[in-house]
Amino acid sequence: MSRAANRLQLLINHLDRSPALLHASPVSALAVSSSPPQTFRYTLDNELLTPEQRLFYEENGFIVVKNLVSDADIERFRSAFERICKQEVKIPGLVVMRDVAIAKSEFVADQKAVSKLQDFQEDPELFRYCALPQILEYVECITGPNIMAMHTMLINKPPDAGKKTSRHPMHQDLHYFPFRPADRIVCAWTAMEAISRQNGCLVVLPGTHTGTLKEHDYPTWEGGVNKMYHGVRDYDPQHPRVHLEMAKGDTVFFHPLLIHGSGMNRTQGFRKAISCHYASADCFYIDVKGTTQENIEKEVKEIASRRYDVDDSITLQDVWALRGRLVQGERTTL
Ligand SMILES: O=C(O)CCC(=O)C(=O)O
Repeated sequence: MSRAANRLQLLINHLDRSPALLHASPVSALAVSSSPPQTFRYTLDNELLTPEQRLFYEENGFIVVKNLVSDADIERFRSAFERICKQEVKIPGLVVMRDVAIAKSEFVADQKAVSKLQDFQEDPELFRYCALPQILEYVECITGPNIMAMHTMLINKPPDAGKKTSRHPMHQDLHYFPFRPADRIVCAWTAMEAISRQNGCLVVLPGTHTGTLKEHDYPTWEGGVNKMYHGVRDYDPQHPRVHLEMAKGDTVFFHPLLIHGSGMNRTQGFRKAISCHYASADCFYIDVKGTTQENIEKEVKEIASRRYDVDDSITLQDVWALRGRLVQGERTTL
């Protein structure tokens, strides 16, 4: 481990992680088939997905499960979010982001100033989302039984201030991840209220998960782009799009190569969603040197060295290894 990684490890060891959350829930039984059909690449044999759901994920790279998270849980996540915005609690490692259009405005400790929380894995209340059994059941169909929660977000898409900065450019999440295989990674994204085209629902390009990781960079948008919102350099604008309009509690599970983004929020309300990227604990880290991911590594390293006062030897892998938390089974390689 590099000196910088050692320093990050030291910081993380000082975190007071609650034993309840470190205790991984038991592995549920997977149906074992002696000769799985060749056609299934993206989903593992399981007893949960209907044949239609399984085929749908295989072909499209996502599935929506209706009404998966209860109103009561969503209200608890909302309250936890509000406490963070009011600065009533301080969570180690949490990144509080503001939309570029409001970042320079006068500071108010209020949810209106916050466009996204990133890395809430040390907040016991929000992290409950990542360990919800009904979510893990679906995740396990893709990752297998050893499950790491790698990346957490609560997105509070603000009403667009007229510069279209509330859009999220089309991208593949794998661009941010230095671990593989991609097929054993999945994002769960839950609508915390009714989400429509009006308030900026997710937009996906079905089937793009079967392609490769594309080059990403900041789009050249006139009104500006939010920090770390890289977009795919080129994708087929003619590719069919699906707008995922969802009710409160509905959850979409999607592959990290699926090209997706979200539209402008044309309403006066803040559009909230909570999400977690999971990976099989049996995934392995890769060196992104010489790949299209070098630009994101550079940016993440700069942020980490500023935030944690570590030197340049820190790698993307170091940052991710400290972020990830086991939610089920055994922590093996990740
Ligand atoms: O919730 C959204 O608007 C898009 C989120 C997303 O795709 C991301 O943060 O990677």
